[in-house]
Amino acid sequence: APSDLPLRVNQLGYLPDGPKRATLVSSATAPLAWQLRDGSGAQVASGATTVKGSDQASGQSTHLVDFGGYTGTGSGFTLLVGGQASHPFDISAALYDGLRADSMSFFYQQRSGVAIDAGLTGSEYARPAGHLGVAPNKGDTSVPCQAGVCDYRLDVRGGWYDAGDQGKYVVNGGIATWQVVNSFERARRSGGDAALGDSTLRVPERGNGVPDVLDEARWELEFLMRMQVPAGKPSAGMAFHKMHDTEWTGLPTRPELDDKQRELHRPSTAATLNLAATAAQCARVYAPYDSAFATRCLDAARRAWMAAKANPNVLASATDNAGGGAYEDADVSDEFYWAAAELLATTAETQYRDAVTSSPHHAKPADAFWWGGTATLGRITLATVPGTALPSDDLARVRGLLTAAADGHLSTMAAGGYAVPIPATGYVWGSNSAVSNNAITLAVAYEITGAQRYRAGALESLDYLLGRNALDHSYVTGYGERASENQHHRFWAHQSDASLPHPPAGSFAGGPNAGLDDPVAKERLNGCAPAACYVDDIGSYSTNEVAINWNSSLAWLAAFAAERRGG
Ligand code: 9MR
Repeated sequence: APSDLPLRVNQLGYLPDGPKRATLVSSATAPLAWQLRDGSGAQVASGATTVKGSDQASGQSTHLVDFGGYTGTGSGFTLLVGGQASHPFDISAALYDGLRADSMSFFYQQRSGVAIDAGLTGSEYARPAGHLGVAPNKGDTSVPCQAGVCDYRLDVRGGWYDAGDQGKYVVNGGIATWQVVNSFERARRSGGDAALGDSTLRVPERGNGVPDVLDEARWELEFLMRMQVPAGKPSAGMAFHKMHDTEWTGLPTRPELDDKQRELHRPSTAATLNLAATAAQCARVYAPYDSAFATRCLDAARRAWMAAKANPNVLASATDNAGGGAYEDADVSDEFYWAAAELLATTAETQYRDAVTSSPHHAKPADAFWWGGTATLGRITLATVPGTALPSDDLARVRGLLTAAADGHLSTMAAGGYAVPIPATGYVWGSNSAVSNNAITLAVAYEITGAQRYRAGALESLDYLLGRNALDHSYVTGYGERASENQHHRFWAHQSDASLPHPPAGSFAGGPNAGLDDPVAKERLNGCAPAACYVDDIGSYSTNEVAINWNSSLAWLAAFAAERRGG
């Protein structure tokens, strides 16, 4: 149901040392008085709104409420304008601790090839192992290729299911793995890695002495390496683009009950470079914990790089989308840049430095990143990982490109009524991840420069995702008074089958998509303003799916926001 609350807040709350802003929907042309009340109902701050006028993406007239001058903490705060209160919210330094753990624990629950343990997740989320070749499953331990692609079978068990479907795609697995591992690498630089360390997540490996975030990412890394064409076969060293069912399964389909044939799809240059990038990152980050695994990663990365150089333009087809997403990509120059950057950061070798400095992406603006555009992932590694052996001029330039991009996101935020770091034209499939990925660029600019405005921009982006938006809606299950709970998923499908659970807390919906790319969206959202093209219905896969590359972005950001900084 549409919200009738004119005040839009981060429904989770605000950090004591972060920005504290809300949006008021109002066509009043003069400022209005606002009050802040604490949990006991006492007024603790007051002020006047700033008229912002019409917000392009939502079509709404808005005012800005800035209560950043208030520095107290507690729970049950409300903002009021004209006697009408907002949802209640907290102000707490511990605000994002729960979201950090829940958004990261999402990945365990997406694991393929292992039973999900009630002791870790609670009984409603427990399920038998899926896709280990046990009937009716037809995979993933011995998977044939699509006709004409190969004449052997491969064991590609494990990994994470991509999203609401149970396909496994190297391209999307790559960015998701990178973000999970990068969140740890970033936290380690800032001294906040203990919060992602051993026994911090609900994963079976807790207590093994390895940071849980790395245990989780290894589940996918092992899968990505299984997707590499074995030595001695045609295209050895390349990675198969993806593996999934020959036709789409219905809703719901529990993983262990999927009876469709699984197939490997033609190796692609993009998948191969995703493997090269993430395996190179693996070699660097896992070395202190498991040197044999790190060596195996580096070997896979080098072989993938060489295979991509030998096969530089093998593109996945946009029409190969029966039973799984296409994940097509017509330009892999950005994947080359990303892979070269990761290999350089890990090895400091001249061949990779030359590949970085001679890439067209090395001088280009730091564009927004997503599964199909990965150059900025490489830029982030080059700009932040110590000892990348990049000449100092180049390092300064890459850092400058990232801060320039962050400045661009801040101007976009300032122009709108809801402080969203994407333009009105940016509400496409997975728009919430465009917001969180741009927020990551802001967070990286904060790390590079120490300037508080970038941290504030990253945090204010979270406000949007958690309720300060056109729909007064939090896109994260379990976080906020009005939060998504019917995301498109074949097992967390309570809306289709009441015996199945809702998505677990920390599940991140794709978000508003003006393309209305599914039948439910077409029927329910006709005529929507871009930022309002969202419906919390299990059938709306183009606005309300979950996906590993979206949760990885949220988890990165939540871990950043949760770190105590004291000032
Ligand atoms: O995230 C993908 C989005 O960018 C594309 O526009 C869309 C259509 O090709 O596919 C999205 O990815 C989906 C994938 O194809 C299959 N698994 C679910 C993914 C999330 O919706």
